[in-house]
Amino acid sequence: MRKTLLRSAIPLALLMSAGTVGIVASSGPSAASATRHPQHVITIPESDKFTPYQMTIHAGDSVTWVNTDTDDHTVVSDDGFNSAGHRGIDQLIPGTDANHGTPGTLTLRFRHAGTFVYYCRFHAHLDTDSQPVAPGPDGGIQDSNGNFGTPMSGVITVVASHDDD
Ligand SMILES: [Cu+2]
Repeated sequence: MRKTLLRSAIPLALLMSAGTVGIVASSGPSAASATRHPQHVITIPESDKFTPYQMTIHAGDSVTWVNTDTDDHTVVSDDGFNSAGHRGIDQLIPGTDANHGTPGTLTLRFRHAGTFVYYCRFHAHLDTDSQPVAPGPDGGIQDSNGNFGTPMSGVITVVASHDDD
């Protein structure tokens, strides 16, 4: 129906039609691949936490941790909960002090569905500094000093690939 209308219209409509086709042809493949395997970012701000704390991605996607803190941090797998690959990972992500002033990064690709639970082994215990608030009615867990919060940790939920949708 639409093609018939454009063909029967004036030359300007033909130009618009050709332009539309050209845009689809040139941007189609790259847009499709970017959609198929997006790269997600988890930032470590200048405090002991991963932001966002929770993220849902598709199998095949990559996640890059960017440590903008001055201190070093780590991504460590808790294998008891980890079903999305990268079991046993214990990866240092240098802070800006140890990385010539630029944020250290770590990129992992998740190839199959599951759950990736991780923490920072340097900051796996509660302290008085800023901590992420865990989901739940009480806002997290309480340590022996009465602090509420969650040790520096995060969870990535990997759902089926876009390709399987
Ligand atoms: Cu840390």
